[in-house]
Order: sequence, then C-alpha cells, then structure tokens
Amino acid sequence: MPYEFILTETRGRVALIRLNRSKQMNALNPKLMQELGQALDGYDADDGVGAIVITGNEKAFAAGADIAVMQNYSFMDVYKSNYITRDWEHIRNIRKPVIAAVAGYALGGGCELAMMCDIVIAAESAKFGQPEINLGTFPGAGGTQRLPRAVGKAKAMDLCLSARMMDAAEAERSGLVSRVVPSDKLMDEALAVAEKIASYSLPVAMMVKEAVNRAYETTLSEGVHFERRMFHATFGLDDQKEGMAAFVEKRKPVFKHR
Ligand code: DAK
Repeated sequence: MPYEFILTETRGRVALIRLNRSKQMNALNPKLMQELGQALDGYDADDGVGAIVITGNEKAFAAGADIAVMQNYSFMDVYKSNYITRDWEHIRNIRKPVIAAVAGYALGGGCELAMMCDIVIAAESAKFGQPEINLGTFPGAGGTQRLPRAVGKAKAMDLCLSARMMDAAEAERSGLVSRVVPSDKLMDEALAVAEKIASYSLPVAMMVKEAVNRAYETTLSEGVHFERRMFHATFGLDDQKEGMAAFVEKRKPVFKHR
C-alpha cells in the first residue's frame, strides 16, 4: 500500500517501517501517525510477519510531534478530537514484538514513540530527550510515565525539566536502550534481532511480550501469577512439543507458530 510519510517492506518474516519525512526530521504529523498505525495493524494481522522494526534515517528517528501543526491548536481542538491518543495509542495494541532502531534525534514524541516499542536499539549517534518544556508544554504521549520506569525518577525529572538530551551511551547505561551499535551497523543489527525473534514460535514471542508488559501494570504476585498461567498455556502449543523434541533429538526446531 502506498503511504505518503512512511516506507514499508517485508524481509522474510520481518516487517520494516521507515518514517519518511526527512526534511522535517521525521516530525510526527497526524497523517504519518495514522499511516504508522495502519501499517502496524496490517503487519500484526499478517501471519507471515513475526517481528516489526520501526526506524527513521541517520539524522533523526523522529524529532517529535509536528510543532508547526500543533502551534495553533486550541484546548478544544486537541481535547475533542482526542489528539495524539487517537493515532498514537495504536502501537500499544500491537501484539507482535516491535523494535525501534534509533539513529540521530529521538525527541519529544519521537522518544515517546521509541519507548512504546518493545526493544530500543541505538546507533552511537542517537540522542534522546523530552524537550517539550522549551515549547511551553510537556510530554503528552507517555514521556512522564515511561521514562521514569525506564531510567528512574532522577534522570526522568532531569530530562523533562531541563530539556537536555541524553546520548546513546547514557541511554544504554540508564536502561532506556538495550544495545548501542556503530551507526553504520544499526539496520543490520536491528534486522538481525528481528529475524531471530521472528524465527521463534510467534505465539510464544507474543506471550513473552504480554507477560513482560504485565510487569508494568500490576503487583509482583499478580504478575508472577499471570506469568505462570501463560507458561502453563505454552504446553498447549505444537511449538512447545516441537521445541523440546528438537532439543532432545539434537536438531533445530521447526516452529509452525501454533
Ligand atoms: N516539528 C516540526 N518541524 C520540525 C520538528 C518538529 N518537532 N523538528 C524539526 N523540524 C524541522 C525544522 O523546523 C526544520 O524545518 P525547515 O526550517 O528546514 O523548514 C527542519 O526540521 C530541520 O530542523 P533544524 O533546522 O532545526 O535542524 P537542526 O539540525 O538545527 O536541529 C533538532 C535539529 C531536532 C535539534 C531541532 O530541529 C529541534 O530542536 N527540533 C524540535 C525538537 C522538539 O522540541 N521536539 C519536541 C516536539 S513537541 C500530546 C502528546 C505528545 C506531544 C504533544 C501533544 N498530546 C497528548 C496532546 C508531543 C509533543 C512533542 O513531541
């Protein structure tokens, strides 16, 4: 499907979505976010896809929501139309693993978009921040909630209140990103991780995602209970039989994603 602001392709069982407003540093306008939601929904429903990568270009993953579009909105405009929530919440409902491959700026809504993904892989050039306070507003797509969960209160307060940027090394040290790679290796690494994940049993990968996300929403004992039940559920899968039989027979498993 032709989109205006994103490029999409599949490579085997991996779907790649590239944000494509390079002149505007991939500023996230409503149409781009609509298209992103549409593409994500499509891949989530596609049995041939096991993992999704979202990336930008070498200068910017995304420099935030589109300030030029937002500047004249009134409270009623954003409140009544459910601005941001209506398009941005899509990604939270995607059940397959989503990887953000971040080079350059991931600021404001761009940082929030990366944090909505399941794994963030950063190029050495990556810069993260929540600089909305510069604009007389503050993070509105989860920045004040996901950032402290990822990096702790002290650093989240620092970033949101001072508007400073955090480089890739600091982001990795703080737990916002899972790995930092040389800039020219970013896509190879992100696609290799996605391919690896997509080679495993899809329902199991989906259950892992659901169980880890549960840790953010509930108490430890309820989370462990949820995990236990999901673990029990894997014993109803053909893929669990195949995975364990393959180990015992010293061969590679052939998962059927069921
Ligand atoms: N929006 C629109 N255009 C942007 C943009 C943005 N966020 N970021 C960059 N651009 C545009 C620039 O205006 C410029 O356009 P031209 O002048 O060429 O037409 C072009 O991209 C190149 O940018 P620069 O010339 O500034 O490039 P530099 O290398 O000098 O600087 C920069 C790069 C990323 C450091 C700088 O562009 C910058 O500071 N950008 C703004 C970063 C920012 O403040 N981001 C936060 C945006 S606010 C909500 C939920 C969420 C949000 C809002 C509401 N609700 C639930 C209601 C989210 C808000 C945000 O994300």
